[in-house]
Amino acid sequence: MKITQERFVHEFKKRLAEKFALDVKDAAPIELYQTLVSVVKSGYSEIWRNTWKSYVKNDQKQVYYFSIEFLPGRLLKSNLLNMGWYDVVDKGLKQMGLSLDKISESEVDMALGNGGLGRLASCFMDALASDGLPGNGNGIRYKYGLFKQKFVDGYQIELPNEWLTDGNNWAVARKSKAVDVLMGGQVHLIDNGKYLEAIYEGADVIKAVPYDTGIVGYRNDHVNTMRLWDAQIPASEEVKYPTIEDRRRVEDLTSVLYPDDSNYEGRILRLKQEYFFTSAGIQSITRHYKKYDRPLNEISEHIAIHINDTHPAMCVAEFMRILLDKEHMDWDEAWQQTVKTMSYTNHTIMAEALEKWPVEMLAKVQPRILQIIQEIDRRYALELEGKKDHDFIERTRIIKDGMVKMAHLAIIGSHSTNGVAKLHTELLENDVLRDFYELYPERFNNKTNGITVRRWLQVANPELAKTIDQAIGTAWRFDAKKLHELKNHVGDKKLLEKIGKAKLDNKKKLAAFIKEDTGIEVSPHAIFDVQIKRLHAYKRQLLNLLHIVKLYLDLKDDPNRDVEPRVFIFGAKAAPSYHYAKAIIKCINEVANMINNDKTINDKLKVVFLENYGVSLAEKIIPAADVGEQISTATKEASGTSNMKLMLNGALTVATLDGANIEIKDYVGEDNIFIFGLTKDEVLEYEKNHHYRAAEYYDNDPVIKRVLDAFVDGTIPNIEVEGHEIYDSLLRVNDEYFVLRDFASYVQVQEAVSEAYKDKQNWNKMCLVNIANAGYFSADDTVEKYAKEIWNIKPNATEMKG
Ligand code: DL6
Repeated sequence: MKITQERFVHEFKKRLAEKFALDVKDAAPIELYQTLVSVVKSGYSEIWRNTWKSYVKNDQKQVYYFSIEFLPGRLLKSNLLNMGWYDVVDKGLKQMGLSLDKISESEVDMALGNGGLGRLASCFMDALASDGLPGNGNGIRYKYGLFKQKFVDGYQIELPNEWLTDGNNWAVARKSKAVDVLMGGQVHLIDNGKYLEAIYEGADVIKAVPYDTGIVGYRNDHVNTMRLWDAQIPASEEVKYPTIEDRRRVEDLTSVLYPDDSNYEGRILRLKQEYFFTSAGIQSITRHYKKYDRPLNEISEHIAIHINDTHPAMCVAEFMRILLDKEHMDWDEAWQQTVKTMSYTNHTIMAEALEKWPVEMLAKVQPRILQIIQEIDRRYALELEGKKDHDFIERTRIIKDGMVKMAHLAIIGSHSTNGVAKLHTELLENDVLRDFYELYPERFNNKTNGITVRRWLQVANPELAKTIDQAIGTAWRFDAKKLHELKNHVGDKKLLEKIGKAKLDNKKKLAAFIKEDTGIEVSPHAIFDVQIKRLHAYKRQLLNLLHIVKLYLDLKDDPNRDVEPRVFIFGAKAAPSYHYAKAIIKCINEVANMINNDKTINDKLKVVFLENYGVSLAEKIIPAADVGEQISTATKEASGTSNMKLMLNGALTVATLDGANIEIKDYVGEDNIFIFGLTKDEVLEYEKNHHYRAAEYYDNDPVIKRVLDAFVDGTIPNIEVEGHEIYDSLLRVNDEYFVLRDFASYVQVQEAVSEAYKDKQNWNKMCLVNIANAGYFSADDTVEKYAKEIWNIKPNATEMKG
């Protein structure tokens, strides 16, 4: 993929004229953006085709990564970077009086995910392509994606996210590759003398149309595919849907991510979505496999299917359905191929997220799939009879008390189950999935999450990236582990100053953005303290807030206190039906209003809650962060990945010993991270013995009492309802996530942060140690481990076999 500046400028102008009949000076930003996308796409389309052809020609084993969420973010800059075009295009645009930064702002984020799960899937897509591995994404093309968040009077309001208004310029619709997905109706099995035939009656036929996006590898002439499915009405079925409402019923299947699951309609819609993308993906994979006349009893040697969290767990049953009903394989052989093909990642131990579906609902969505799951369950129990006691079998079977447990289906129907950080995997093995670990110890393994250093450093933080180049050369851009060479430069004062300068420049940019976005003025010389992640009680944004209120009350007592000025920055969306999380958002916003408008505290404290947190906003916040808050209750955060992105950008972590924080601490050493709070064992002990009494902390600690009282005595205005909810959740409901228990040690560690910040040189040294160790969390390496240890896939042969 080579291009010269001259050729780029020529091509850009030509396409702008062809597409919009415009000269550069007359074009609007969106027209410039769309033109640029078309130039970039034309630069990789041949390679995309060749990559696919080489897989086929070399009969290469491929992995298909099924995920209900993908969060690719903007693709323009990362594609330019990966193609090796970034600098040429940047200069070419400047030559035409244009700016890549500005044009890139016209790209709407592909916000097809909620948080860590979806972003991880996209980091893995980028890493698979960059490792030259044959890996494809499979998901849903939500018309509206995750809602757009606005704050009105401090409350979260959810608006439709119309990301497709200007079309998605990266995706290609492949109507010829559509498949039909059957839903609802009834199914009868008829013995036709040769095999059991599944006869469907009254099912809806939904056309699944794939939209493919090229995923460009880093400087390796390799482009993979992320395939997202859209629900449409097949031409043959049009008469069944005469009204707009009827049509909408079908099209709504792929309208929104995570329909409101507080009601029956929302829940069944979500289950339909899960079956829809699972079935569409499996059908297209098996159809492709069959095209080349390969024996079906070897299919697991040619394809691997990854179940990312439980949402695609029906892959197991759908794969069985195809092998049994369409290919007439016998059960045992089909089952053997299925287990060898499937693998599963667990992303949470939170009970609420381990999906269970009522049998009755599954019967409505796809009766044949239910039949197959019932048969898998029956055979599972039968197989264990006499080997395990009754209780064990009842605890682990897939269907119990009228509910289908999706994690059990995924574990029983696959050859690998992995957690996403060492502690998380340990908890799965010893606690949450202990029975299955006893049954299938060889299936369990850990794969600590990773991030793509290209997007999160090279694209998001060019100034720091250049500073690193000057110190250790550019090899780290190809192998992020090489960042560890920075450790040889801890005594290099000039480098430390440059790292400090890059941070300050990024903070100035973020301060300007904050001013423009919210009107709040913040000083780039204050500590930028960041907590960016989904809003959830276990992630404890509330602990952060209580500490902020404490700092504020201290300043009210003594406005001249010698404290390091701080700006607390939040970014978080709450699930629309998660009432408590929304109450926390309201409280943060009201505390922010109170503090930001109080002139008496001499601007020593500011609180900023940026709306509509997503990938692009993260790219602005992370390079500017001094401190990253990773303060979940120990045992609750499976891994976390913002912890990795923040350390990579030289933020120091304030952390509990939870998820991947533990591995971060092991790499950077205790002197370069701020650890506080209960440990895993202490939390487990409290949970077991129920000894914890939150009210005692309120009664015995005057600081806690004062801070909590501020939520209910009018000190913090406009939170009459929410303030009481928070107060009650801590004192009456006994503080499920041990916020008050950890408060004192959190305050202490935050004081250590303020103290440490005073010595800028040492602070920058700590930042350098964090950056130097962040390469160990590169998704390229994580994915390589999945490839070797789970999927058994190899990098693409550079030459096509003859
Ligand atoms: O593995 C990616 C990501 C982890 O880093 C987070 O710790 C974890 O919370 C998240 N899990 C989910 C699953 N659903 N829930 N809750 O998003 O996965």
